[in-house]
Amino acid sequence: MRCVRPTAANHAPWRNPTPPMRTQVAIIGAGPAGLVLAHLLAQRGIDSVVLENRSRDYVERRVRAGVLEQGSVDLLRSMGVAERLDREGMVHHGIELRFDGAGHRIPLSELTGGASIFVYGQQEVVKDLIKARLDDGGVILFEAEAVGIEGALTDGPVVRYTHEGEPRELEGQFVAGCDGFHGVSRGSIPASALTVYDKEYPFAWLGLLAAVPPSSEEVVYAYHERGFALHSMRSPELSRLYVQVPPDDSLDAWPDGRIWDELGARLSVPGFTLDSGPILEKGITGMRSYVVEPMQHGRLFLAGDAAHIVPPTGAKGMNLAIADARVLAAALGAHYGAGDDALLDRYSNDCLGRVWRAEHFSWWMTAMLHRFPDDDPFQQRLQLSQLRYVTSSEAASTSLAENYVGLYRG
Ligand code: RFL
Ligand code: PHB
Repeated sequence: MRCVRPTAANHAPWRNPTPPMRTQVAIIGAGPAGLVLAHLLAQRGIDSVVLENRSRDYVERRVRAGVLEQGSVDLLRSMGVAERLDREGMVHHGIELRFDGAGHRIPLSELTGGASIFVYGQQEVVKDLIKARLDDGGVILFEAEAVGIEGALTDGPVVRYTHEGEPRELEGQFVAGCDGFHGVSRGSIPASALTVYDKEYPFAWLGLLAAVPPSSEEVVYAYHERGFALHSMRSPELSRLYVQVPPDDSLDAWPDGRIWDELGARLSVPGFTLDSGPILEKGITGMRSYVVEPMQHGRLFLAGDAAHIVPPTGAKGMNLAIADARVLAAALGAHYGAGDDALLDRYSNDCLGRVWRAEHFSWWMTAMLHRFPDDDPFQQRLQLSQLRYVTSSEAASTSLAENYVGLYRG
């Protein structure tokens, strides 16, 4: 570790008895954005310290996203952290849209000149990144909660955090706010400096992980009069499934038997059997589209869910987080390497094109596939017409495929 620990004499001991730690880039959050950024910076010889408010065990078990775009996989490979991903990840060349009692395959690779997606759990990506970072001597402080950022408009921003019950400070030359939607980074920017775009959806997803082999080889998105359902997987032995529920629903209302019955009904097509098994984990997640502009304030840069979220229907969130980290690492590399700040100045603009494309795609998939409480027969006809078009026109399927695998320009 190359952090400098100044003597307490340099700092006001009455305010904070523990001397501050110093680094070049203070990273808040050990999710995909923060960890990818820490790696890419280390590859360029730039120091960072990652503060993560949860324990290592917690972040390595947190079940979330599962779909990696080709570009995310290529980046993880170039970083030397994809050995297990290449061994255990599941390469997919298509997805299925189910409606009107039939399945329709979108052949992603055929339509995109050979691009594919990988199904590999986000917590596995996080596990691989944490191990590689710690093996390289990188610094990740777990159970270290950032509580505020000061001096974003100066050359020496400071992150205040608590660790082992003590208030502490981390001085950086830059701060990367990679602390997700509920972190402190975005809130530390004056509201007057930001424009927020926000949309909540009138439904949520109940997601579960079950110890049962997947019932389908590919990811299945189902539009059904009872509501949306999604069949995915994590390994040949583990299935990941989601069912649309009301936004204020509680898990108590969903005993395991009811979940399997509902999934069975919504995913039903002739010749398909949904195998059930023990449910290992379940949770309900609200659906939201959110973007803050700009994604930077002085020397504080936001990346990933801290700056934008998408409903999970397009499988974009983790990929956007990784893409932001790549852009930010290149910009910080130019600052420390050539003393050139042009990329740092453009960071927000360079990210937002991709972000808004993913926002549109995720909103569009969500609107096409879910039942809305105020739906009328007209709306439902429109959804079905769109589904029929997207599965029968090569131009329309190609558009979906390009967006799904991440081949788009903003
Ligand atoms: P993360 O992963 O939320 O990481 C932020 C980290 O910051 C920590 N933190 C703090 N640390 C220190 N001090 C504080 N004050 C802190 N406050 C928070 C948190 O503990 C955490 O470790 O954000 P990041 O890195 O931006 O990554 C974003 C992704 O996690 C997210 O977009 C995806 O999970 C979204 N998502 C999906 N994305 C995809 O690309 N493909 C998918 O298939 C997909 N499926 C999904 C999803 C998200 C879901 N849920 C649960 C929201 C499916 C679901 C159900
Ligand atoms: C998942 O496998 O968790 C998954 C797949 C596709 C999505 C969202 C989540 O759109």
